[in-house]
Amino acid sequence: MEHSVLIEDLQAAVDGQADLKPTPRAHSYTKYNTWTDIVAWMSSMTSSSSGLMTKQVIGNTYEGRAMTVLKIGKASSSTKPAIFMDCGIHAREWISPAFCQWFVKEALSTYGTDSQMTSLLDQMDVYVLPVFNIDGYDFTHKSNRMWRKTRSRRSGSSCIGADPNRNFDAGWCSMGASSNPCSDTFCGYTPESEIEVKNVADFIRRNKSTIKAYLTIHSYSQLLLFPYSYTYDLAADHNELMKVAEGASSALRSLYGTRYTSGPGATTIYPAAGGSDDWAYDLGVKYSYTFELRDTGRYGFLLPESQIKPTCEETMLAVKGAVKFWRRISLKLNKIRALKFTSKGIFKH
Ligand code: BHK
Ligand code: ZN
Repeated sequence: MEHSVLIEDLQAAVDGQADLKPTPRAHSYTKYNTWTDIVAWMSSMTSSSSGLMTKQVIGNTYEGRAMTVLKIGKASSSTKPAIFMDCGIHAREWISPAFCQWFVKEALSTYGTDSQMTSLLDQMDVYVLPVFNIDGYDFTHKSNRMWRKTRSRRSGSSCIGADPNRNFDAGWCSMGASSNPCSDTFCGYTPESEIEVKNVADFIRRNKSTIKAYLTIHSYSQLLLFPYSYTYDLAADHNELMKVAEGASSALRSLYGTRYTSGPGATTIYPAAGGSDDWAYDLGVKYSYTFELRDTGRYGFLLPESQIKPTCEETMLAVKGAVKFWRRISLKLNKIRALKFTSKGIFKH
């Protein structure tokens, strides 16, 4: 197997992440915030959102932290279609929770001035889970920066945690996952054995009729992935999913020239069962995507804080671009449906 050394001195890279000094200790959008700072931030943002955002706890983590989903959107009497976005499934991918926080800030601060954001939040709701794997995220701040999994324990093994992105009920543990509790890609003891996965899956199942899109944010590799990862079969909506992905990645590239590759998980990165995007897609959430943000390996998970702003700015364009594309496509489909309906009416009666 060929290999190359991407990071010569890992400790120097760990120390180098906080390269925007002096760093404020309070919450900052250009910093990797601790879970404690994110909790306080969620409360203050909700209070100052003038009704545009509400908070809801969807359950607790293994270690008892509250998993809070932020619902952003203009209140409406009719039911609105929704997008669900989570960040921080994997503990060490710190740019991911940073992006969810950035998205919330942008949504709240540009509603009413940015026409795209205004119509998005007028017509849809966005559910944001800023940190999915909170126990793991906290552990990466306090003990082991490179931790990936949850922090659950079982008698019978001294190894801790399962990979939440192998624990969803989608071809569970059939390929690209490990049944060894000590592995970083351990699929768990059963599908949804991880309480964090169960809480999210329950929430999406409960809101299945309104959730039209599922976005999950990871790092790194600069990829825009969509189903399937648990099989080489193409998704029924492959062409449409690919078109939306290419539109989103070209919007992303327009800002700083950052190149993304789009495609189904199995062939674009590697086959892996139990992923959240495959599960959401098979549940019926058609626009289901996994984003792998910056970079391509120079810093990897240890992306310097100076790259938070440009990474989030370009990713905003991708998310807004994807939304624009799929709204346009579903509008077109609705028109075709209406047309067919009308012609049936004309010809049959
Ligand atoms: C994406 C979607 C479904 C299954 C796997 C993946 C790739 C993802 C993973 O779970 O192994 C890569 C990763 O964490 C790095 O962010
Ligand atoms: Zn990941």
